[in-house]
Amino acid sequence: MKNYKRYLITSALPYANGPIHIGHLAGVYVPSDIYTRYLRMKGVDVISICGSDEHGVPITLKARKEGVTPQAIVDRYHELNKKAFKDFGIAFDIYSRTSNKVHYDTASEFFKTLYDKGEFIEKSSEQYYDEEAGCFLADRYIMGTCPHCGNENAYGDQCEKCGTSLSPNDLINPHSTVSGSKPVLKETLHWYLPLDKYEPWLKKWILEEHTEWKTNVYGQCKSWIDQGLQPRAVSRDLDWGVPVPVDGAKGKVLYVWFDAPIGYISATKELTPEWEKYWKDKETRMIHFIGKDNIVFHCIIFPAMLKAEGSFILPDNVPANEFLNLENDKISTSRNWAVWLHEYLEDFPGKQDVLRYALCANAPETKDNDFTWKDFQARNNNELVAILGNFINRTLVLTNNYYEGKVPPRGKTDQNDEDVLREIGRLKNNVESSLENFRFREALKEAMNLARLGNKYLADAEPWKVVKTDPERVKTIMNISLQITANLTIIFEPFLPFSMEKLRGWINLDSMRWDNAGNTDLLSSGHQINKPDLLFDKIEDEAITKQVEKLLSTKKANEAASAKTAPAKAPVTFDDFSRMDIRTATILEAEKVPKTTKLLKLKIDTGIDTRTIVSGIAEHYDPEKIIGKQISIIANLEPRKIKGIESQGMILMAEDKDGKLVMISPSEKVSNGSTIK
Ligand code: B3M
Ligand code: ZN
Repeated sequence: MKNYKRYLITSALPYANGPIHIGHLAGVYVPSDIYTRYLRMKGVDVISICGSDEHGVPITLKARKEGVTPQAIVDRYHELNKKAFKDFGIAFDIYSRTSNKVHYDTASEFFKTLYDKGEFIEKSSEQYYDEEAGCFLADRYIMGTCPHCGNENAYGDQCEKCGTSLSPNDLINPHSTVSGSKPVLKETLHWYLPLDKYEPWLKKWILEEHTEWKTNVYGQCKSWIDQGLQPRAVSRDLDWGVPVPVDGAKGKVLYVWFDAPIGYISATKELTPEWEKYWKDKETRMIHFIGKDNIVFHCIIFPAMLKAEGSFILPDNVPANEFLNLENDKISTSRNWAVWLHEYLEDFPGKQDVLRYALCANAPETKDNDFTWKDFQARNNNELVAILGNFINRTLVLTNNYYEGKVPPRGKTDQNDEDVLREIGRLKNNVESSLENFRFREALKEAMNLARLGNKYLADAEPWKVVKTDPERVKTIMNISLQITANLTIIFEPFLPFSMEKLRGWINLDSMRWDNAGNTDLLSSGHQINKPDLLFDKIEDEAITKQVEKLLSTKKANEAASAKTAPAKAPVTFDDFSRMDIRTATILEAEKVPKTTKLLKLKIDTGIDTRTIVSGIAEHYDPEKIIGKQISIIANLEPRKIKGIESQGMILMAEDKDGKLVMISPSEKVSNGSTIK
C-alpha cells in the first residue's frame, strides 16, 4: 500500500431524527473509532469527522407529526446524539451539523461550481403534487404499492419490505402522506447529475482499481454499475434544506444526499483552517465508515460529485458493514426495537467498554448479525472477566503481594519464557494487520489471544506454588506477566479505551504508542505499580433477564398496537364518500332469523320508507331490547338476499379488536332520515 501523509476518517452522519442505538454503533461508529484510535497511537496525522445529518424528509415528517419545527427536532437529537457518542468514547475530532452556516455556504458553493461548469442537466418533468397541501411529494412524502413485491406501504424513495429503491412514479396507487389525498402530476424543474457520464470512469476506478474493497461493498457497486447508471436528481421541491443557489429556484432545495456528504467537507472546515490539506492533497488517505444502505451514495454518487468538481480527493476505501439485528428481529426506531445508548448507560453505568467489546466481537462485518443479551452476558463474563480481567488482576495482585508493587527483575529465562515473549510481538502484528484490513472482529480476537496467552502462562508456571521453593524464578514469571500486561494496555486501547485508561493508571504507564507494543521491556525492574481494582465484573442473570423482559414487553405492546387498530385503508376521494347514503333510522321490529345463530331480521324506519335489513348482530344484541333504538344505516347499499330475505341496506357497527359489535347511534335523538356526513 502507498504510504500516506495523513488520514481523513469520516463516519456516516446520522439523521438527527432519533437517538443512536447499538446498530449504529456496531455498524459504523465502533469500527471507525477503533481505527482512528489505532492511527492516532501510530502517531499518524489523522482527523475523524462526523456530525448530524439534519435535512431530509424523515426529519420534516417527524416535525409535522409532532407539530414542531424541523429545527426543533434536529436541535433535540443533535445534542442527544453528540452526548451519546461522547459517553461511549467515540472520539471524533468534530461532531458538526448540516444546519449550520459553514455547511450551507460549502454546499451552495459546491453546487454552484458544478452548475457553472455545466455539469448538471436541467430538466422539467412531471412529478406528483398534493393539491390539498400545496406541495410536491418528494421521497417519503408519498406512499403507495411497491411494483416489485406488492407492499402497500412503500415509500416514494424505497420499499422497506423488499429493499428496492424506487422513484415516486414507480408507485402503484400513490397517495400523499401529508394529506392522504391522491396526488396529481405537475411540471417542475430540477437539476440532475448525469451519473451515466461517469460510468466508464467509475467502472475503472472501482471495478479495476479497488478490487481490495470488501466483497459486500465491491459487489454492490458492481451490481449498480452493471445495471447502468442514470442521471440522478440532486434537487427537491421542499422548504427544509439548503436552497438551490441559482436564479429562479425558489422553493427548491438540494437533495439531502447531495448536501449530506458535503457535510464531511464543511465539518473539516469548521475543525481546522488547514482543511484543504485533508481534502485536496493526494497524500491524504480518505476512508468512509458507513452502513450498507449508504454504499451507493459513498461509492458512486459522492465520488461522481467530487470528480465533477475536480479539486477534491476520492475515498481510498469504504469499509461498509452489514446490519445488526436485535434478538432475531430487525432493529426499528418506530417499533422501539432497539437498545438505545442513553438507556443502556442508565442500566449499565460505567460499562461502555463491555458494549463496545460485545458489538465489535459480534460486528456484522460480512453478513447481518444478531445481538442477543445472552451473548452480551457471555462476552462479559467468559471473556472480559474470566480472561482479560482475571489475568490482569492476578498479575497485579501478586506483584503487590510479593514485591510491594515494584516490578521484579527478569532473571534467567527458559524456552517457554522465550516463546511467550516472542508470541507478544507476533500477536501484536496480527492485531495490526487485521486492523489495517478493517477486520475488527479478528483484530479483537487476536488481542484477546494475548490475554489468553498470559492466563495460560500463569496457570502453567504457578508462581503461587513456586514462590515457596524458588522465589528467584517467580521474579522472572512476574516480570514476564507484567510485560504482557503492559502490552495489553496498548493493544486493547483502541477497543476498550475506558478500561485501558484505568489500567494504565494502575501500572503507571504513560505510553500509548502503538509501536511500543511488542516490546518486552515496557516496565523496567523497580518500576512502581499501584493497587488495582477490578477491571470488569460479572453481569448477573438478573440484569440480563430484565433486559430481555423489557424487549418482551415492547414486543407485546407492538403486537397489541397492531392488533388493536386495523391498518389504514387506501384513500378514497370525497366523491367516493358522498356517493354513500348514510342516515339515521329507528328499529321498529326485531326477530331472530330461524336456523341461524348470528342473524336478526329488522324492520326499520329510515325517514323515507320502512324497510327490512338483515344484520349479523344476533350474538351481540337481544332482539327485544333494541326495539325503538336509533341507529345509523347505509341506505343505498344494493339489496342482497340473505337466507331468502331481501336485506335493503346495512346497519353501521363499530367492531373492536376482540370482534365485539356496537351500534353507532346518534349522541342525541334526531329525526329519522337525517343524513350523516
Ligand atoms: N444520514 C443516512 C443514514 O443514517 C445518513 C448518512 C449520511 S452520510 C453523508 O442512513
Ligand atoms: Zn417492495
